[in-house]
Amino acid sequence: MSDLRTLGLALATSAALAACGTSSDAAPEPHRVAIQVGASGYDPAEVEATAGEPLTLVFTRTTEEGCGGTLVIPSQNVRRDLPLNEPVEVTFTPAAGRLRFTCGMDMYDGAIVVQ
Ligand SMILES: [Cu+2]
Repeated sequence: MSDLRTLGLALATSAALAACGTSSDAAPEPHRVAIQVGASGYDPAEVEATAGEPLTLVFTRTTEEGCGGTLVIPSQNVRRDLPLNEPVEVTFTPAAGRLRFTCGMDMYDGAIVVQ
């Protein structure tokens, strides 16, 4: 009887953990930073991160002006389209350094400062 109760509790617990998308065994949730892409570039244009910890950047392009429609993060081999007003997530685990991100023509200037 007590075994059944324990099993029930374990199932309920794992269901609760699954519901919120985490479990004690999983890697920590990535650090999330939202970045707006406007007519003159990125806001914020500089993001801080910790070396070896997963990082999720959430880019949202908010204007048809300018050339923010393509996102490039050369060090991560990332090249993504940014549809207007649609958040686009990019997750990676950075090494220490200063990682640039820019538009498709290398004009906008953004950086991830990783320590
Ligand atoms: Cu450009």
